[in-house]
Amino acid sequence: MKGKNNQKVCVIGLGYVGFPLAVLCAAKGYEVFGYDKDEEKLKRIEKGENIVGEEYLNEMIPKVKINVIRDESEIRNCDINIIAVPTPVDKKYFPDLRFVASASETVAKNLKPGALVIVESTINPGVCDEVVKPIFEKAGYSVGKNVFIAHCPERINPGDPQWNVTNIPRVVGSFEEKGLARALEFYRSIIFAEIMPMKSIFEAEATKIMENSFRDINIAFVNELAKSFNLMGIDVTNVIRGAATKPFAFMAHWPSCGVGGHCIPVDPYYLIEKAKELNFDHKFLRVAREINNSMPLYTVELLQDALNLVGKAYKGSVIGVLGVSYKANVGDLRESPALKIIELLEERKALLHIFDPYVPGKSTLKSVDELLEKSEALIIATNHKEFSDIPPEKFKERGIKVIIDGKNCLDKEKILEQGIIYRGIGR
Ligand code: SAJ
Repeated sequence: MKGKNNQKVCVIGLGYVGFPLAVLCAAKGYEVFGYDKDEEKLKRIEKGENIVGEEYLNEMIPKVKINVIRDESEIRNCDINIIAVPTPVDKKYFPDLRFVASASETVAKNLKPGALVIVESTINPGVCDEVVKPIFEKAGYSVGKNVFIAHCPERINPGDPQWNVTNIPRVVGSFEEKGLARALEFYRSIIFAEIMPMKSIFEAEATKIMENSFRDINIAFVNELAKSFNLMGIDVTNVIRGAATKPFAFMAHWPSCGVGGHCIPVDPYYLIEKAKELNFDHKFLRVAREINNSMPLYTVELLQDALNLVGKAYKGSVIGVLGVSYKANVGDLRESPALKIIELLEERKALLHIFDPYVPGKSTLKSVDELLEKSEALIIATNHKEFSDIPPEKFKERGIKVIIDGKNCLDKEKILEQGIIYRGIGR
């Protein structure tokens, strides 16, 4: 069974966004081609592996075929080309659009005339107009005539048991009606959820940036409250739970040792830099980023104060860091605050042991037990289930004197009952 009107789909970039999309398109009957520079990925896909490890894909993968492309000229077979490549920021938090530009060049060089090109990567308003469109025009195409360009920002949430590429609503924008209509028809043929047409491609670009900036500023809000309430002896997490009893006009966010990942700490910078070009200063977004970026140092300073209470200092103390990944129960280091915490502790000459069951490459020991055995103070930097499930008495048995709970994932009262000094973030 071929996809709608026998259209062939090519997904450029087979990561946590592109791979699930390719599987879904194939499951919906499209003939799917996958292009990625990483030969390892291509080999694993050919072997039928679930290269992103998302459980909901396990059922679909054995039933579908993804034709991996090693010769980019095969893109010429495809009617719909989806660009799902990374859009990171550099060390100075400037947007890095190299991957989007290079993927666009590859498609433009091998485009089937009349094909639809959809950018799913998260980009700021103006990137399709200023980066993508000129690449196709330089290749001799005329947008809206023999190439159609749309933007449908990805909304993948790694590890989410409920929401995934099959059921997350999407927004779509294009430069013109035909491109919009084709993109809407495509997404409505694979996703069982609302697919909302935006008035322009700029609005589609702005939507994703806004939704992630919304999350970043709300996390910054509770992180700032955590700092001030801590001085007042108020547990901010209880206050948030109290506020969340209000059934309308409140949305709980939670303080922590920092904000990591491929989206939340990155996307606001796209908007900040774009607005700067137009002489507008997104003060609020900048301050929120500063607050969230301050949380690793705040966490390390909580440790210093707690160590002093037991007559210790960083230097000469053996600190166990539990967790390196930016998010619970996944192994993803992108912008992880744990990496910053480790860097700060190393600068302070603390002796470190590190363990993350999902990131063996960054672990210096083989198990939680080994780390508890060898450490005298702990920082919990990721709320993996393996850590939040540790029985409180085990910390005492292993001689742990101080715990800084960077993700507020332990039972504070039970830890305190063990005679251990406990500091959460805002609790
Ligand atoms: N974090 C907090 N407090 C919170 C929520 C998150 O400190 O209240 C921290 C997390 O520990 C993590 C970082 O922020 O370090 C990002 O967490 P996240 O839950 O936002 O996870 P992500 O990075 O996977 O974000 C994705 C985003 N999805 C897309 O961009 C398509 C985001 O839009 C979603 O809102 C988010 O998942 C989600 O809701 O889980």
